[in-house]
Amino acid sequence: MRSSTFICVLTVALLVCTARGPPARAQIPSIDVPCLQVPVTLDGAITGPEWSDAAALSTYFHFYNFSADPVEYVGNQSVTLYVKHDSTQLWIGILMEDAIENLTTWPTYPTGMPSALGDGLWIFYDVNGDGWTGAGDDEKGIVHPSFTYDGALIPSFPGYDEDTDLGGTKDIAGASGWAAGWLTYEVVHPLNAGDAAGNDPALAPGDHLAVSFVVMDPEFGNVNQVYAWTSLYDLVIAPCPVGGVITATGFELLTPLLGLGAAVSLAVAALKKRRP
Ligand SMILES: [Ca+2]
Ligand SMILES: [Ca+2]
Ligand SMILES: [Ca+2]
Ligand SMILES: [Ca+2]
Repeated sequence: MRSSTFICVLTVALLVCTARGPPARAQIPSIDVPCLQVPVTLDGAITGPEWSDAAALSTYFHFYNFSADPVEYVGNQSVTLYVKHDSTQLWIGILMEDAIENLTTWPTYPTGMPSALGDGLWIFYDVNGDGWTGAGDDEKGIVHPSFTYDGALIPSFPGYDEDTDLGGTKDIAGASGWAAGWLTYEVVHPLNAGDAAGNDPALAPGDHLAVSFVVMDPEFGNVNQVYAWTSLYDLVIAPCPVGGVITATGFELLTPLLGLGAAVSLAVAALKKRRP
């Protein structure tokens, strides 16, 4: 399944790469991706502490209108990126300032896709490790409110395809939501899906992989070719605690120990008070 939107996004990605050229690995900022302790509910809303234990990066998306000639800068919106893993899956959350969110009917989308879609997020992984995103790399996406996509960048026209068309598997789940001027994306995919045909990452704790994010916001410039993107970040997948991931159940098991610790502290304090 192909659509003009994905072609446009790919064009943006290639423009970015061409303009900057393959950067040296040492120039890429790194993000230490911690091992998950608080489970995430994929519902397109950040509720309670579900992302509080993730690596968090606050920055701005700078948007450009690619339907203008020449391409013009149209402004920025603040964003926070969240990333963490649970030893088998990578979890990504994005909270982006977005004053208006109107779902748009996309006549170019093929049959089978939702008729009304909004903003989109694309995630590009430098799977072949050459320092930029192009043929041989992975492309995953989510379009608000309900469409997810697992693709691969390939050498032949049009430069990308869905993993399932290439003999691979779709390996992404996600949800998005808009409320009170903020758009939220929550996405998860395997660290290693075992899908070489789809150019998917093959990560394990201790590994690292470069990633860049591209977002589309049609309402920002009232056209459907308004994009912002990040530079490459090197995701460093941290080892999990010895004994496995601390899950919600494990956290509850720790509570009596924490209670014991507090009791010991109080007892020590009481003993100190009794000293002359
Ligand atoms: Ca959530
Ligand atoms: Ca690459
Ligand atoms: Ca895949
Ligand atoms: Ca893929």
